[in-house]
Amino acid sequence: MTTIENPIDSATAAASGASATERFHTDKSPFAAVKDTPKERVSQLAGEVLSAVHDTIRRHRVSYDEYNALKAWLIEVGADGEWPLFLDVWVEHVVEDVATDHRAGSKGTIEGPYYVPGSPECGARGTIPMRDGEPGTPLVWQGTITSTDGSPLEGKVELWHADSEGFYSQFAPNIPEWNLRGTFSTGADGSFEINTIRPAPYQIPTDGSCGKLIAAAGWHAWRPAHLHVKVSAPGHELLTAQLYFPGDPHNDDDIADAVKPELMLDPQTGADGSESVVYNFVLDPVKA
Ligand code: MBD
Ligand code: FE
Repeated sequence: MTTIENPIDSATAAASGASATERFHTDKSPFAAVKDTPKERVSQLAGEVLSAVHDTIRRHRVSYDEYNALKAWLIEVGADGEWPLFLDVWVEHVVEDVATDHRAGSKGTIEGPYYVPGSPECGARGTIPMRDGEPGTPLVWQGTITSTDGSPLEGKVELWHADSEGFYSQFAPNIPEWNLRGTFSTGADGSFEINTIRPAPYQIPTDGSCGKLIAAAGWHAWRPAHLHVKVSAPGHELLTAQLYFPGDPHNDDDIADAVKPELMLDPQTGADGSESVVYNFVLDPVKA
């Protein structure tokens, strides 16, 4: 722990956790999608998870004090609204691996808790919504969307990312609603060009129940700086990814385990200190 005052500490877990939980309820209908799952599968999945818990208790002779602390902590995760944060940080990366391991196109990674659909349309070439004088190094990103056969795609790049202090609009206070969130649409040539700023590394809230676990276990709370994207085109599988910056101290120990070598950018610094980067996407056609 550093003693330098950290601006991130001013965003409360209660605030960002509760917004992530509220968002999840608004945007998804999670139960409808699995309503036809056979009882046998539910029984097998739930049964194996419980067995793994039982094994851990026996192997480490977990005490009643520890069991009661777990119970209290689980209750707190819900009360803080931190289940989306907990699951996306410590579980989602494996679900993402399994869901996408058949793909020939671009690698993806986890969505995380801070996506909001319906961000403002910015055209094929444009600037993401940002405040006047938005702090941070300007970043110009050129790229294309193609199919696995090389043909250009008319598609969309939805981009969202933290600001230069690590805050996400709609999840931290006092930031305009769509700040650093935008939807770029490619034309027939599949190309786009995005003006934004470089985000800061992100520390997950330390004042809530996820932070309590991190402190109790002696872990750190950091994710490397990253740009989130959802890339889509008709007839193609949706790609959810994050892009990272070389040299970030947390590229090798991301708390969310979401960094992959294919997702590393190669930004070039210009004479004026701004950065430019090329990163292209290849989407897999949906199998008939
Ligand atoms: C983030 O910004 C994020 O991307 C993930 C996966 C978890 C917590 C915060
Ligand atoms: Fe993020």
